Amino acid sequence: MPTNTPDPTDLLSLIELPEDLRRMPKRQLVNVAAQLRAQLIDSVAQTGGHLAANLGVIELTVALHYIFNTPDDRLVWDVGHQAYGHKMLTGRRAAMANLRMRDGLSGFTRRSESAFDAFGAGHSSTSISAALGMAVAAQLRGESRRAVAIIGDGALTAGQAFEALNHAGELQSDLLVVLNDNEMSISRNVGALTDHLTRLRSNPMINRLRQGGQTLLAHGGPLGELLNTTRVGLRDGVKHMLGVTSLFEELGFQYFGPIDGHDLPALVDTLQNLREQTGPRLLHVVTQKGKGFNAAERDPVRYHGVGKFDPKIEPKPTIAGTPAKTWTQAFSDWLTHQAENPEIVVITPAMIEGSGLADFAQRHPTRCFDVGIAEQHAVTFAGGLAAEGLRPVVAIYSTFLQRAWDQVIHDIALQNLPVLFAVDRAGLVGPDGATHAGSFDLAFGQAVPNLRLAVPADEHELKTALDLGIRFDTPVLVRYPRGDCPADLGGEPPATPFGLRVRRPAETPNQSLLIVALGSKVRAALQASENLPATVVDLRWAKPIDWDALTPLIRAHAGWMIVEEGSKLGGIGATLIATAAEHGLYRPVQHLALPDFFIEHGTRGECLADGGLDVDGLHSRMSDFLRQILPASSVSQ
Ligand SMILES: Cc1ncc(C[n+]2csc(CCOP(=O)(O)OP(=O)(O)O)c2C)c(N)n1
Repeated sequence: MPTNTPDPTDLLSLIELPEDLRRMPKRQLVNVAAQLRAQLIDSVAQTGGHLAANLGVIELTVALHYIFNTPDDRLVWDVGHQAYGHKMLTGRRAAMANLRMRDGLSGFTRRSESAFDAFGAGHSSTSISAALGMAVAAQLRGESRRAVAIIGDGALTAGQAFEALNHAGELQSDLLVVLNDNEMSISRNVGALTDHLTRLRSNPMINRLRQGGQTLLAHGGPLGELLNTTRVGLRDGVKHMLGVTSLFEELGFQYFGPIDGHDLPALVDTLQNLREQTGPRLLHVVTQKGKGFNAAERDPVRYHGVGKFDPKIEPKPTIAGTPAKTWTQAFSDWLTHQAENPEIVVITPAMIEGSGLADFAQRHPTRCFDVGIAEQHAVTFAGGLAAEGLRPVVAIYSTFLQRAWDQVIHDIALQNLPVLFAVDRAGLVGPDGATHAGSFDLAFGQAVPNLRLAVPADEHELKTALDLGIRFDTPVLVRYPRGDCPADLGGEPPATPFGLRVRRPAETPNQSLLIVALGSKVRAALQASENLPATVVDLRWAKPIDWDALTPLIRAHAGWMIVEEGSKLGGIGATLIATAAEHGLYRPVQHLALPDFFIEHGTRGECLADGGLDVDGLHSRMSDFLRQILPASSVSQ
C-alpha cells in the first residue's frame, strides 16, 4: 500500500482534525476511542506525563469533539492535564512524541499551541469562570457558539469553581459544565461535596426521576417543549419534596446525569441533546481514572503522573541504585521526627503525595488535613488552628501558594500567627512548565511584614530552618526546590540563628568576588566558582537579612553578585542592592535571578539554562563580571 494512503482500519490516521471525526458514522466512534486509548498509552510510555486522568476521559473527549463544532464551540478543560486525547484529535498526534519536552507540546492546554485550546490552564478550577466569560462574550456579540467547561470532581472542591457556579446561576447564560466525576483528585477526593456526589450517583430515587428527565430531552417541537417544561417542573417539585435535589439545581443549573462516561453512544446522545438546550446546564459524568490500563485502574494515585515505562510490562517504580534524597523526602523525614509533638497539625491542599505527607497522614490521620484543592482555605484554616495555640504546618507548592497570598497577608501575617509554611517546588520545575514554576514566593513574601523567609541550601539547613520555624512566634516560610537535596554543603557555621554562612572564603577578598547565594543556588554557585577568586556566602534567611555579617563582607570584596532562583523583579537581590545603596555601600554588583519572561517546559536543567541560572551560565556571568572588576591578569578563566 502506498505510504500516503491512510490505512482504513487505522481510524486515527483518518482524523487530522475534529471535522474528520465528525464525518465518521457514529458506530465507528467506539473503535476510535479504543485506538485513541491504545495510542495514548504508547505515547505516554515514551514521554512520561499524566496518564490516569487522560485514560478516564477518552470517550468523553471523542464525544465532545463529535458533537460540538470545535474550535468554534469552545471546550475549556480544567487543569488541562487530561487534555492529551484532545490534543491527539486536534492535529497534534505526531507532536505527542515531544510532550512536555523543550519546544514540544505543553502538558496542559495553551492558547498559543492550538486554536482548539480555548483557554490555557495548569492550575485547577478555572474552567467554569473562563467558559462563563466565553458564553457571555458570545451572547453580547450575538454569536451562537457554545461554551463547555470540563471539570473534575477534585477541581470542583476549589472556591473559584463555586464562585463561577454562583455567578453562572445568576446570569443564566448558555453554559454547559461537564463534571467528570472519578471520585479522585490526585489522592481520593475529599469533603462533603464528594459525599454529595456519591449520593447523586447512588440514590435510586434520584436516578428514576432523572431517567424521566432524560427521556424528555428526546422530545422536540413546541409540544415537547411544553411537556418538558411541565414535566421537568413536576419532577423538580417532587425532588424538592423528597429533598433529593442536587446542589447544582439549587444554584440555578439544570442538572443531568449521572451517566456512564465510558458509554460512548449514551454520551453522544446526551451531549447532542444538551447542545441544543439553553441556560446553565451541568452534566454529571461518572468515569474511572486510569480506565483501560490495569495498573492505573488499580492504583490511580501512582499513575496520576508517570515517567517513561514499558506499556507491555506496565510501569513499576524501578529505581537503580540508591536514589538521591529529594527535598520533599527531607521535609517528610523532618516531619516524621516531629510527629510526637501533639501540637503539630499538617494541612495540605490536595497534595498529600507530592508534598511528602503520606507517612505522617497514615500515622497521624487526626492531625493531617487534606482540605481539597483549596489553597485559600488551607491558609486561613491554619490561622484558626494557630489562634488556638496549635502549631500548623501548611505544606504547599510555591506555585499553588500564589492563590493564597491575601490569606497569608490578611489572616496570618497581620495577626502575627505562628504558621509554618513548607513551600516545595520553589523555583523552576521543568516539564510542568511555566504554570507550575515557583518564581514569585520570595518577591511576594519579602514584602509581608512579620513573615520570616528561610532559604535552606542543604538538608542540614532545611531541618534547622524547620526546627526554628515550628517553635517561632511569628509566621515562617521555608522554601525549597524540586529535585535532589544535598546533605551538607559544609563551610563555616552561622554566628546567629538568622545568620548567613560563609560556605567558601576567598584567599584575597579584595581581589575577589563576593557571591551571595540563596537556597538551591548555593551549591550551583560553589560549583560555578570553583576555579574563580570568589567567596561564596549562603544567605540562609532572605528575611531578616543578616546585614551585620553581610556589610563587612561586601566592603572587603572587589564586587558582589546575588544569585537566587526567584523572580528578578521584586527579588531579594533587588532589595539587597537598594538597601546597600541607601546605606552608602557602593560596590560593583550584579543580580542573577529569573528573568522577566515565563520560562517554558523542558528538563529542569534546560529551564535553568534558559534563565542563565545553570552552573555553566553562572560560571560565565561570574567570569565576565570578574573581568570587569579586576585587573585582567588576575582572572584566569
Ligand atoms: C490550584 C491547584 N492546586 C493543585 C493542583 C495539583 N493538581 C493537579 S491535578 C489535581 C487533581 C485534580 O482532580 P480532578 O479535577 O478530579 O481531575 P482528575 O485528575 O481526577 O481527572 C491536583 C490537585 C493544581 N493543578 N492546581
